[in-house]
Amino acid sequence: MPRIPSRLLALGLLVTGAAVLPASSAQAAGPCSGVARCHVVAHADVDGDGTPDAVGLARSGKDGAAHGTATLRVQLGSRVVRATKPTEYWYGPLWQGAADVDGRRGAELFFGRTQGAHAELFQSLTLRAGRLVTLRAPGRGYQGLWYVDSSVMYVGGWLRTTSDAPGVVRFRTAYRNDPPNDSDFEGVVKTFRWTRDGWVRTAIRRFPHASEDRVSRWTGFHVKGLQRF
Ligand SMILES: [Ca+2]
Repeated sequence: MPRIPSRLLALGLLVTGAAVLPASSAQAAGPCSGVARCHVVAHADVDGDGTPDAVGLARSGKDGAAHGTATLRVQLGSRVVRATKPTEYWYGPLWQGAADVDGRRGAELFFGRTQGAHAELFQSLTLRAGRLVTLRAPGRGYQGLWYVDSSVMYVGGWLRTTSDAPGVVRFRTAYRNDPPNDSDFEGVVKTFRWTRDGWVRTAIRRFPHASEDRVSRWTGFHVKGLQRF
């Protein structure tokens, strides 16, 4: 029989002792308590009070199904706030990460929404007045989703550097130039800043002949807290 570390024994005693507490203590149970196909995917400070909050993600529908749902559940003290969004053709894990992109207190939560042949569109939720609501991606975009792509003809992704001011994020896209210049790309980098009126574009830079090597580094998320794809 394997030795049980004393730390775990102590934990066991704590759990035994906890039996006298109300069984409905949601805080002790976590955001996925009693919810099918729900997993805690992160501990991130969603409400901005300086302490991490458990984040659960529950899924309905089969992997890659044309239509499914993703429900995000965040434990805030004794209550759970949640929001459900549709998913389309998503294969693999939905969770992308937690990151502060709008500069307001609390992290935004990113998860998969729609997959194409090579494009991926992500949903972002943020806490406003005690509710999880969509933080739209800057720019025209598609249904306010955060678009990334990596293909032969087109690349796209998001950048936020550690030196950026709060609420600043960049969208970098590039199309492969037509022959005979098909060895390089026409790139555009748009800088956005979150304001009280929403996203405002503050700068645009064009790169008529960016190398393939260069734009290949633009794909996906380059944002602290988020996976690249
Ligand atoms: Ca918190």
